[in-house]
Amino acid sequence: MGGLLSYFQGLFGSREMRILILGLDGAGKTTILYRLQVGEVVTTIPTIGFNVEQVTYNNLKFQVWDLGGQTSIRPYWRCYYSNTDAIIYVVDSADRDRMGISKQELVSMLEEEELRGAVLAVLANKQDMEGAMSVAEVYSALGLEALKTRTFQIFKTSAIKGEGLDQAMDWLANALQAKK
Ligand SMILES: Nc1nc2c(ncn2[C@@H]2O[C@H](COP(=O)(O)OP(=O)(O)OP(=O)(O)O)[C@@H](O)[C@H]2O)c(=O)[nH]1
Ligand SMILES: [Mg+2]
Repeated sequence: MGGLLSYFQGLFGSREMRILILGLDGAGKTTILYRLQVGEVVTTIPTIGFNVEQVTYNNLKFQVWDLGGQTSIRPYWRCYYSNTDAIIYVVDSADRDRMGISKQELVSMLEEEELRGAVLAVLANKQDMEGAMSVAEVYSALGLEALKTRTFQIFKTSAIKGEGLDQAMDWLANALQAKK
């Protein structure tokens, strides 16, 4: 029985999926990582470098990398691209002024050859904030209609309230299983 079990685990579950969480500083990346991992809001400080954690969701194991988003450390994102299965791109929906910069970073990231096969979940985060852009507004501000071949989906989330993250992870898990 053990042999059979490990055979099936080998078929379906052996390789941990590698996910990168990217987005501008303050978007909520670290908050999301620990929401997913421990199910709680933790107090964060700006990430210099990265956090990496194993996250188990629906019996699937993911290795989730949360990279710092400050301007000076964005050039280092590319060091983490190889073997990435999925990208969670987090946007502060209330940060209207920097939506254009967020779009630029997203577009140049998606041009990278190493990320050609990676599926993309965009999180329009901080939906709990007054004046936050709607998911449709974020969609068009990021120019997502221009994505032709990418497997992607946008979600409205509030990491603080814990809303929308399950939908995003369910979709990601399905998209990754389909890609295998
Ligand atoms: N209102 C609100 N605040 C949020 C939400 N998600 C994160 N925050 C807050 O936004 C601030 C920045 O969150 P972080 O998770 O540290 O942001 P980050 O994207 O990791 O930032 P860097 O590490 O600098 O790249 C923190 O004060 C969070 O509590 C949200 O959904 N709603
Ligand atoms: Mg952070």
